[in-house]
Amino acid sequence: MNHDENTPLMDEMENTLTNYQEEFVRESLMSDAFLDFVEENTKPIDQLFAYYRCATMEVETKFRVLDESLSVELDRNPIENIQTRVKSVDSLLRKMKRKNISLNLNDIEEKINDIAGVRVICSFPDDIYELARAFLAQDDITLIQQKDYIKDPKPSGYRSLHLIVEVPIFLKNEKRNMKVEVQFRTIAMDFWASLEHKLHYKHDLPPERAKALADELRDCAEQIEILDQRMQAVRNEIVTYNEENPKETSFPGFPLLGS
Ligand code: 0O2
Repeated sequence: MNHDENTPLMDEMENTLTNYQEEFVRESLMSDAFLDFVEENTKPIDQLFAYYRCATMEVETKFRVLDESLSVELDRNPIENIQTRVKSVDSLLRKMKRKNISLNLNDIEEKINDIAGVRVICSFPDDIYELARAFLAQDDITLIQQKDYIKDPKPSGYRSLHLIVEVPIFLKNEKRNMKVEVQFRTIAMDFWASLEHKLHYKHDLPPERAKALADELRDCAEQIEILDQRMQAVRNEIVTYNEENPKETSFPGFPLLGS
């Protein structure tokens, strides 16, 4: 690929993105209503975001504990990676605009479910459901909403299991229930979603080209689903073989002392 040929197109895309960002900042972040809201609520906003960060820590710890305890039973770690984030202000404002939510902290807390997010990347599709079941069985977790985009993928091809839960955080003088969105994905689903997300926001293609690329991405998602199923089948076969052919231990007591 000739890099020089792409420079004007890249510049154009960069300019479009910059203009869009500036327009968004002018319209939303710099609006009088928003600036008044921030001035009046700086401390409560900081506090609310700190509570959401605490909630992601609670949920992350729960998954680390589950991973550790299941690793003994399964002889491997079912979780590959855990990522946490608190929604950025511009992403929050975009969503408030889309859902017509007023600049009011109680409304924001009540109506936006994904300010705190935890992403659990698993090895195999079955691990997702086993972890979700074990997590939801904990008596301090309340399920608010479940969306299974693995059984029923989004039109884009996106696959992931989403749970909105409430988890208590324990503060100096109070216990507070906070909402957290947990997204479960396999490595393959995460690979697709991360790249698709990057591509989605980085083009300004004419509609027919954009549609062709969307079809291509949907096809990639289908290929990835097939790969996940094949890897799961390989694992199942190994597990079945090991169950049917348990290893014999010649020194049941203390092998080192016995030798
Ligand atoms: P970010 O930056 O990831 O947080 P709801 O909250 O239920 O009212 P919403 O937000 O449409 O409605 O919920 P949905 O679609 O169930 O889940 C939204 C999140 O799922 C997105 O977060 C993405 O993380 C992910 N997601 C959903 N669809 C797609 C998709 O087609 N491609 C990719 N790559 N990710 C997707 P946000 O809000 O976009 O932001």
